[in-house]
Amino acid sequence: MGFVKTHDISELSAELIGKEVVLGGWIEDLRKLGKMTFITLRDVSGISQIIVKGELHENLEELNRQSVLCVKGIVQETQAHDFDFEIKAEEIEVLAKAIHPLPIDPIGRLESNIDTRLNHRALDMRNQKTASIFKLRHSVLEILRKTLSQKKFIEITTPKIIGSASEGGANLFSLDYFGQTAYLAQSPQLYKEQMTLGLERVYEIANFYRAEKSHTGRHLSEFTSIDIEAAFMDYNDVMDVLEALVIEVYKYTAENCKKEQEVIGHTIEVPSSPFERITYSQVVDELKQVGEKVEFGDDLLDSHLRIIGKRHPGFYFLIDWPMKLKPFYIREKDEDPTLSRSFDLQYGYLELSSGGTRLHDTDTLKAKLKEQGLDPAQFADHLQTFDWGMPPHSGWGMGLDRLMTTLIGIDNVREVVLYPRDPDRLKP
Ligand code: AMO
Repeated sequence: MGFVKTHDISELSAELIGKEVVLGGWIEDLRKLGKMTFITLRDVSGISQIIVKGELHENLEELNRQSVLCVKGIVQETQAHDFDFEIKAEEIEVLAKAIHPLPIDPIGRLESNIDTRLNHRALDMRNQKTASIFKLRHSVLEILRKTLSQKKFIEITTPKIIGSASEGGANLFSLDYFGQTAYLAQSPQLYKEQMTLGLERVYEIANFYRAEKSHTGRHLSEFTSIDIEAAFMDYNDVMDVLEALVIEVYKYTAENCKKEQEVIGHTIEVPSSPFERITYSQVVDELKQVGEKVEFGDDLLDSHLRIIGKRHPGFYFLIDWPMKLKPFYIREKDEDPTLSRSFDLQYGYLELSSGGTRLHDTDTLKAKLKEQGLDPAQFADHLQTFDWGMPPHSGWGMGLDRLMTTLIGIDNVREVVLYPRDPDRLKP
């Protein structure tokens, strides 16, 4: 290759008029008009128009859209509406050719269905709407990390290959680990709890695995979870952290991702706070009022949550679930041991997060494991840490993919995940 890229397209400015630059990008559009060719060149930062005239035009080989070019030329003012500047080409090198026709139209003029797009995901990323979703996801990750660090949470990375279930027996992917059975972690639950005895406040943003045969817009076999765990906090404290974090994500992206919102065609509205806190018992009463057959202690079905979601659109906490519906590590309420110190963060019908205050007494924890049909011996490594000065602690896990769907106003997590994994999709 003869030349090196000097500028991103978004860096072109009035000061560069008359100066030589070298751009690199993909041909988005190409028009031949008499003795000139107009190329629309796109890089990750924007688009520009390249004017090819004279000898260069005569010798210009057949070019397909989406081929990669390096263009050396002079920056000049433009009459065209879509561009701030244009480049009068002096030299053009084709760095890679794209085939024609391409399996999907990356400009999005011809809409492809989600399966076809996911089968060609790398090319789909040249669609500005798709690219904007992932730029937005990047900004969300950026502000999550920044806000949690400011709140004195330390980022940890826990193992994803584990020897015993973190969330109990169901939904586990198992694999052969040098002759032993190992599992893919469903969550960082046990490790994040253990870390509170040394680091007090920890968080992790990582992929976790659920062998769920669900075919919905909100379930994946591999999803990204944001998890926190904090010593000396109870479930009300960690709900406050969660609410502040969600508001911060909305505020930050609403202000800093204007271009992405425009391209996606959705305006991010910062939700009002405080989020409503509704008890499980209240929800059961509301369901009974509308004629649903549901009793205290029943798990809430999707159909129930759809009804409740319509009555409570937006964000709300669903708190104080019956103990029997919660995992073994959740602590009961002192005033009523049938109720738990737990919550789900809901967005309408959609569960975004769940968490609670944890049990931190070894004997109760062992009893609880047995009650749920789990073998305490399988959790020996975890249980021993509770004899080493385990502080009272609370935490939550939130699905990043689901949070992204609320931000963009869509209902399929596959849109916000690069290469989603579900029962029907293991490739690409
Ligand atoms: P839970 O199992 O409720 O709790 O998971 C927490 C959040 O993770 C997201 N999530 C999923 N997203 C997409 N596809 C899936 N298959 C999937 N499963 C879960 C959801 C959900 O609310 N250890 C506890 C959390 C805690 O108490 O700290 C846990 O994993 O948004």
